Amino acid sequence: MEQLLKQTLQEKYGKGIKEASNEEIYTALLCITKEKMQGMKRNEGEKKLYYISAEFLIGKLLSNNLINLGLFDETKDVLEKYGHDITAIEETEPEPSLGNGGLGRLAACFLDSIATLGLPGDGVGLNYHDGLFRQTFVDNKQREEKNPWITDKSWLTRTERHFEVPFKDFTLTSTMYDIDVPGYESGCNKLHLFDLDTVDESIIHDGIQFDKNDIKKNLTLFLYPDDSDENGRLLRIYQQYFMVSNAAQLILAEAEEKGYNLYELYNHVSIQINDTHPTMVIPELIRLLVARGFNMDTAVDVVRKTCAYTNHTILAEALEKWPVSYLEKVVPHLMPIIRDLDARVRRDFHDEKVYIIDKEDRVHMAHIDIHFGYAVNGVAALHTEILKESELKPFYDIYPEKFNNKTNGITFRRWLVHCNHELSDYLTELIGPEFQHDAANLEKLLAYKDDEEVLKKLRSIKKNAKISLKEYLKLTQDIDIDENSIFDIQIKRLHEYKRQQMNALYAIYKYKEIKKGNLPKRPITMIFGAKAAPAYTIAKDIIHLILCLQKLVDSDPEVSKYLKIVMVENYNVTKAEKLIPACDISEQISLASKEASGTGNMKFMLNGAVTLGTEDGANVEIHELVGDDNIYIFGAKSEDVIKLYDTAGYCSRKIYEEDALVEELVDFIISKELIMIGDPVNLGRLYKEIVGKDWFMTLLDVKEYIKTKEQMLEDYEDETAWAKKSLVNIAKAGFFSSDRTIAEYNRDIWHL
Ligand code: 26Q
Repeated sequence: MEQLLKQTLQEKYGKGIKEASNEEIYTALLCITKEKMQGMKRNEGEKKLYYISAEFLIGKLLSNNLINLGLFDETKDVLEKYGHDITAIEETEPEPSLGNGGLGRLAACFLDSIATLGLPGDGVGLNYHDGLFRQTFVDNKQREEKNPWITDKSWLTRTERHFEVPFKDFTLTSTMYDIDVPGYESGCNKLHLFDLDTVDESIIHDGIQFDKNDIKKNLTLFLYPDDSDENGRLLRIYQQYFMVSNAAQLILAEAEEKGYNLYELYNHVSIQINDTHPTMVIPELIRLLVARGFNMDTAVDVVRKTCAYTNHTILAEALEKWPVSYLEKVVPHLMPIIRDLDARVRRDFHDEKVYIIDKEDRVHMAHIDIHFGYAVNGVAALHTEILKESELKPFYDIYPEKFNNKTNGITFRRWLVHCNHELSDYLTELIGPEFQHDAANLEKLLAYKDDEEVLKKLRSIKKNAKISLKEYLKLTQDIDIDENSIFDIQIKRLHEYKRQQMNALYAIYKYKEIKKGNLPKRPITMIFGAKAAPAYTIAKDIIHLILCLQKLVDSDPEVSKYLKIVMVENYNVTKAEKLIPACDISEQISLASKEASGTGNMKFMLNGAVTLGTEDGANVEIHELVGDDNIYIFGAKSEDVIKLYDTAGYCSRKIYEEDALVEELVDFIISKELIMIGDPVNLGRLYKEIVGKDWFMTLLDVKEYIKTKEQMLEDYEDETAWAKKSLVNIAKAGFFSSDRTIAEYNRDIWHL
């Protein structure tokens, strides 16, 4: 590496390693890494996977690529020798934020694991010019700015692949860009991102506004920013069809180039449909096969044996249903096929709940996937059970054999080795390097559960991570935090079901306790990070509340000695990598039954945080693995919650009126202290929402939540006992390696 770096810097800038700037070194390393990846062997085989997803939240790539190529340590040492710090060099890399949250990040972790397991499998998606908006705070409110990431120094490689994509009024020519996906000590796959040469970044104005009508200029301009915005729906259909038509054409082109018989496509190809966003690949493939001479029955049969679908949500509003009129406006050539598929369903089944086109003339995308795919999976055990027993029950009754669970996972290369070098190195020293190949080996750590030395070392690693975070927050937001305080962290998209508002009510509780003189034994640092969909009003009101509480506490010297509230600006993958290693308490407090899985919960556990959570999503499996002593569980169970919804049995106002503490906490949202800092419109609206509606039942769980968190704070004071909990969490995290998840997908679904 030393020689290569010297040579590259000399050629490019006429400089030595010592003199080169961070940007120059980054560029040189990018070139070197790209070249190495080009020379790598590609994962190959008789059957290949295409993972189609509207989102790939890949994050920065330099360090991870170096790790997977086995070059990281060497590079770090070389840089150190010449007085450079690899962390500072990483800072200069732009982050591609090509996803909203969990679903997009999962797709990125999966690509890493697919390549690492040596499986031939490429990702297919869109090359958004701007990632998810960059969040700033102005007047204690979220503001959205554009978030461009593509420079001449990016990981993209333009290819010579182009396809014609037909829309109602015009046909567009695509260009395929590739990003290499190197496996850890394994072969290489690719992420194919499709784009349009005519996209025009200059049409963006006032933050993230742009003309929604000029498709040729805006098609791949933005990642569709939310799951709640009513506008731009047509644009979303344009994007989806552009993505899947390119995917389908690529798949058929590659199959034809390899000389495969398309009548046996399913022996050579598996297509994983990541949520319903790529669902139109089913009618599109059928259309393309029919154009190649297939009869309709055969085309349907071949496609059905090729496609599999993953469901990521049971929130009704996130299940895509497109009005027929929209599809007629954008892709009228797909409608005869979709109508034909609907007719097949109506012929075979007499239950309107499973029809593709409903009475209101809307196309249910998930229904296409389930009828015309061969596998359906949920993303955590509880989630899959809920799909089978309630949400998708009519389908489970028809096709029990299609349903299966694949509990999510995370790549340990990024979420341990890269983001927490000190912990990762120590684990290697203690239990050997095997856990990097088979994460189940982390259990060897359990042998040290009562080893004082080991527990002490784990505490010191945590402390160092807290100090690093402290320095980072000082540098980026000029915020001071105390590394001796307990770090309580909730980072995830802002959504009412995730209940950041419940955590804010805890902050109010603590503020009031401190005011009353009930001082905590140790200061508490409550950290939030969250972006709200730009059109999601209540979510933005919750951010406003948190920012107002942050101000209130900061300006009160009596309280600020004991409590600190921090809302991290522009929470993204890079910030997650800095926050997670520093965490003591991992907040996973969604209303039971609403969080399909969660993956942040796994990242925190792997880095030694203890979970404060409801029995929801993968928390249930974390609980089973670590046992009652090493997790803090509270709140209503999912069966109870489902019953409450079914019987309309929940009334937040009743709890508010009957419980003095709850009333006091909620009233504080519109107290004069907060109104003086914040906007009465936002705070008033949020107050009304919680008292009058509270769709995600915050008030049902808030008291038990407060009690459980108080218990945690008390238990934290027994440092050895806490370090033991931390150790058990790390040791049991092996199950959540995405290598395990992908091995299961391959064993049960893809058969590569
Ligand atoms: C839908 C319709 C129109 C526009 C946008 C959307 C849309 C966009 C993004 C719907 C959903 C999403 C993202 C969903 C998501 O991130 N789900 C999360 O997936 C994770 C990975 O499986 C789970 O761990 C989380 O529990 C789940 O919330």
